[in-house]
Amino acid sequence: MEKLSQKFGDIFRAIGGKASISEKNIEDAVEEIKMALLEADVNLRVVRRFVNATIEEAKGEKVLRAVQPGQQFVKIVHDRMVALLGDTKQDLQLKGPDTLSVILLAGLQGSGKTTTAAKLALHLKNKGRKVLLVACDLVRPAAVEQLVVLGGQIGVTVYREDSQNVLAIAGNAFKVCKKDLYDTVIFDTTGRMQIDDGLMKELEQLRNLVKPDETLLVADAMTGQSAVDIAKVFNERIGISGVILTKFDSDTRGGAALSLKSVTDKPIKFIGVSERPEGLEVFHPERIASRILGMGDIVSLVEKAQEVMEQGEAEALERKMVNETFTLQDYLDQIRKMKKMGSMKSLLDMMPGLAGQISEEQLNAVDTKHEEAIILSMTRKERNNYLIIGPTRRSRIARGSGTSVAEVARLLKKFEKSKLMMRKAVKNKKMAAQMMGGM
Ligand SMILES: Nc1nc2c(ncn2[C@@H]2O[C@H](COP(=O)(O)OP(=O)(O)OP(=O)(O)O)[C@@H](O)[C@H]2O)c(=O)[nH]1
Ligand SMILES: [Mg+2]
Repeated sequence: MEKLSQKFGDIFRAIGGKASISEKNIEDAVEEIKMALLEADVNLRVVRRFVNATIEEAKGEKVLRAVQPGQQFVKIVHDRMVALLGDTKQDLQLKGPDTLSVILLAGLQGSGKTTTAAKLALHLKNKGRKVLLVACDLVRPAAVEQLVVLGGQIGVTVYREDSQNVLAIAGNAFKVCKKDLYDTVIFDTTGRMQIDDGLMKELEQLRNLVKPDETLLVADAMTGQSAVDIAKVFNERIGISGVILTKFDSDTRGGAALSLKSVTDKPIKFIGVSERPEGLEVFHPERIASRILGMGDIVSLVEKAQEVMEQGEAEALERKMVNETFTLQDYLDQIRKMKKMGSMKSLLDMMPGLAGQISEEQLNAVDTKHEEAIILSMTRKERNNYLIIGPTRRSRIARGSGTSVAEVARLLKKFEKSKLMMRKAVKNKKMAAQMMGGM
């Protein structure tokens, strides 16, 4: 996905700056988009449809005559991509709190079923549901143990039995749900290396018994196109209601996400973004499109920030971004909070303009400890207005923080860049809103 965002970034930069664009410009840009999508392992037919629709719309009067044709073009690509990803967010279809809701997870070996079962349980628990996890993977040694450990971490009960009969376990789990008044039950199942008849039969039987409200395929985003093929077969055999794409945090080629909806007609409902139980995100087509296109995802970023910040703080941050009053002090606060929020990388990918531009190695090279020390060596005045930090102040700060003048300069540059990105992001957002309003 990273590479894809980078490519889109380049394409958009090239066309976005033009005061007027020709049909030829559009064709060239679309050709590059096509190559980028194919390279990202997006289904060929999906690419063709996407490209044709984009060209047709982009060659219309609206773009060629627009005041900012480049921006208009970018918007078309963005909207097309949102459509490709499924238009609107698809919530889980669960019953009210007084009736038991059933979720069945299925997928190939190692796709992330067990991890996802725990993630989903935590997600629903946080929404106030009383969740029971049921260990129905009796094939892989230690599979049951894995789920029990995860359940312990998130404070969700796991139902297990030393039996070899999946159906009997499921039946007993229902009794427990009834007795202990659970409102949601999640079944973790066995995976196989490949789709085989035995697995499908077991899943069919389990499905017939538990009658799931949601049958979710857990698919590994890293496998690209084959995740889509797998989804197709699972849907034909057991009927799925949606997909959870795991390992979305890896440097996947993004193809799976882009092809899934249009090939299988089943929505992506969640994405897995880390190994940890918190690493599950609701799939918002609009936001993912922005991320894929390298436009960042301010909304998710702010939401994520809210998880560790007080509501008021998060609003203040958003206001600062809009009013362009983001200072080095704020930057320092952010560094400290980001540490708490977890993976820098996944956060940076949400930052407009930064998606795909910073690799894991570069990140590791950035020593946030040094950055903290540098900012801490600044006076309040300097933190509020970085522009006053000239050569003399720089060397004083470097001495004070035990770093070098070059490092101080680098930090200031980086800060300036993120300020610029924020301004751009806010502008884009405003412009998008205006454009939407005008239509
Ligand atoms: N980075 C990352 N790793 C993940 C994600 N989801 C799962 N994993 C990792 O993928 C590996 C396999 O996950 P499991 O949950 O055991 O997969 P499974 O489908 O239950 O595997 P089997 O039970 O053997 O079929 C583990 O190392 C997980 O930590 C994710 O969203 N991101
Ligand atoms: Mg498992």
